[in-house]
Amino acid sequence: MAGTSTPTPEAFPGIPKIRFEGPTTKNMLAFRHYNADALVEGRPMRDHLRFAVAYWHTFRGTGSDPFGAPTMLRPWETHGNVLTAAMDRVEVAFEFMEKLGVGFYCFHDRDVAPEGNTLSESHSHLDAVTESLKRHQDASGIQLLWGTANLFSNPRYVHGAATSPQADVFAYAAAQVKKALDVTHRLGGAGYVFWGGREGYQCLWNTDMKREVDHLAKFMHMAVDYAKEIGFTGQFYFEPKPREPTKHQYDFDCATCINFLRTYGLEKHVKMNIETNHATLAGHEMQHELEYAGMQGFLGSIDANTGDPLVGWDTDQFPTNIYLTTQIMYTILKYGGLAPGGVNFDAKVRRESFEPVDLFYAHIGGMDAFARGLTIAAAMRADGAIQKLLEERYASWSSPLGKRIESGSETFRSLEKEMLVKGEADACRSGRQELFENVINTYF
Ligand code: XLS
Ligand code: NI
Ligand code: NI
Repeated sequence: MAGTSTPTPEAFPGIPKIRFEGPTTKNMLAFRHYNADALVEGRPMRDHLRFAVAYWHTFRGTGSDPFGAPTMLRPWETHGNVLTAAMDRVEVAFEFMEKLGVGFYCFHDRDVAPEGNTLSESHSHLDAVTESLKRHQDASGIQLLWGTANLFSNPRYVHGAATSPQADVFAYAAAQVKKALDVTHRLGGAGYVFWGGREGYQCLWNTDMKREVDHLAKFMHMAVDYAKEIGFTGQFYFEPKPREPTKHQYDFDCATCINFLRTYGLEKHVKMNIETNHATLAGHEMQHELEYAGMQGFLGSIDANTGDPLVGWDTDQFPTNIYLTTQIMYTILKYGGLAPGGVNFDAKVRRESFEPVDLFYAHIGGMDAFARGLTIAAAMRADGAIQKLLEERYASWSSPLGKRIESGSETFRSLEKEMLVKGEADACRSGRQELFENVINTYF
């Protein structure tokens, strides 16, 4: 009928708003542990966890893999016109996020709006979708945790973006990130992420590594400068990943990234966005990466997912292992929390889980696993048993000698003198690893 617009039909009919029903509920479309308002260490769970939905996996994931075609049933993907389809998807995304009860989402520019035939057409697509995202954010209260740019899918980025051997590609990537920053700023984004994409190499013989890494730093400085120019005060993050798609990514792990940031004078502007599956690809535990970033003052945000121990790539599965989420939340609490960062589910439903309702099961499971990790970690901190064992292990550092060494008043000479008199160091004490592990299991 002329003059009236047809309301968009619900994308998830029959799925109500997901509520906290407690551990004994039989309803699998309910939270057992995530109770947004419940206080943990004096703050609501929602503020500790700051859950975000990843637009790329949840609304753009098709289920295709190197061996097979898309499998996902997404009844709302009906429009032939790419821009109209993108606009429809915004409705779906906000319906999903409101029903799920998450406070945040994250996207790459090309997830939300289709790339056009020219840069200016891509810009205008993005502008159009941004206005719709803004309206939906305002109406729902859902916020943008961070934005980013896809600098890896288009063939122009075959050799990388900021680290491409071709200056024109660097320039194009700069134009794309400038726009992505404009959009993130317009949407009040709390952060902006750099993940390397294809910033790395396949072969060192054809690569000038020094030049490429210098260019990456130049690129990040330009982003920081531009953010200042437009008044974007969100947090910048660097997301480590050791390989995939290249055999070596320059953002290998936290230690590598932090060294890069300090070398190039970016340490005041950029923190880490740490992803579980990337940590394991680097041969680390997530806890290691969090601890390393935390102790250096670079802990920013996390991409929550998990890999499969028998599949050697970034499978981006939803996290359900409570031991893992406890390790994560224990370390995060130790370093004072994530805000303005959060817990972004950089995770996708399995190719075999192709129905829309699976998106709910996946996120509910991840949120509950993190809520349990949070409460267990808080209980561990409250009774202090692990902390006490740790202090006992390091007790000698509170002795007069330990204090003098830590305060810098001892030297090699003075210590040699002391040990020549003493003749031998005190006997070593047991590390008690099994005891620590047993104590941790008492909380589960
Ligand atoms: C890919 C990365 C990517 C970043 C955002 O492995 O995890 O999704 O999080 O560009
Ligand atoms: Ni990620
Ligand atoms: Ni990943």
